[in-house]
Amino acid sequence: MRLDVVTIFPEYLDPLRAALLGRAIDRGLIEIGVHDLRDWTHDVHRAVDDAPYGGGPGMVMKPQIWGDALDQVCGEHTRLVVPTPAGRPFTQQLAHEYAAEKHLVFACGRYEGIDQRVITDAARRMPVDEVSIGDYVLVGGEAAVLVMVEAVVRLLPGVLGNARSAEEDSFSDGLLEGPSYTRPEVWRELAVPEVLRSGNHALIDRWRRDQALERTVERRPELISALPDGSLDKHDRAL
Ligand code: 6GU
Repeated sequence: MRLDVVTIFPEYLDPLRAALLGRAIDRGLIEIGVHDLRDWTHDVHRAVDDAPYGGGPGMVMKPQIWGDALDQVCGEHTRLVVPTPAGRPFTQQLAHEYAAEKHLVFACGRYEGIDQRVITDAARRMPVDEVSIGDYVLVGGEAAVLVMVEAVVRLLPGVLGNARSAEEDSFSDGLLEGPSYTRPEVWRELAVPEVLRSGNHALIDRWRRDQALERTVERRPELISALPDGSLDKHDRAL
């Protein structure tokens, strides 16, 4: 998979080369390009924004510069992702879709956003998603790109050490993951739940399922309502 990011703050994307993602690059599992939007400016001031039509606060990123940048960075097999708090929610399902793509391009807006015609024009040639990572406002899309790339790349074959860890994640069965414990058996007078030391794997699976259900009901009740019909088995307690 190839990933390209266009931004006015290329150094903000340096963490893409660290840790898990850095190892995926070194092992040839992904290629990453980070591009400075100002490389496509023409004027001496390298201006990327201008006042909004219709008035109002803030500035809007100019379409010509973005158009030239995307013409060069996007290709035959590109899916374009535009981070914005006004986008559709980024979910584990969308992460799985992105993990199946050949080429993702992330277009990071700052200020009050990018002239909408850039998105309309790109969508004439490629799939385009305006995507939000949550119901809060960031200054720009860069931090959202770090979040999305990490969620996508860890799903690629060979990136995680243990293939089961991606399958058993929170959300893979529509529920939050329950708690985990390791040695010692008692720490600060807190004991590890007895069932986990029982060696009875049917009982342990049942207990983990109950913990996941309980935690999901408590913290994210809307996820329970969204479960597909038949997801709750006959042993699941009434919720
Ligand atoms: Cl994707 N971008 C920005 N600027 N703010 C956000 C966001 C994205 N998702 C939530 N807030």
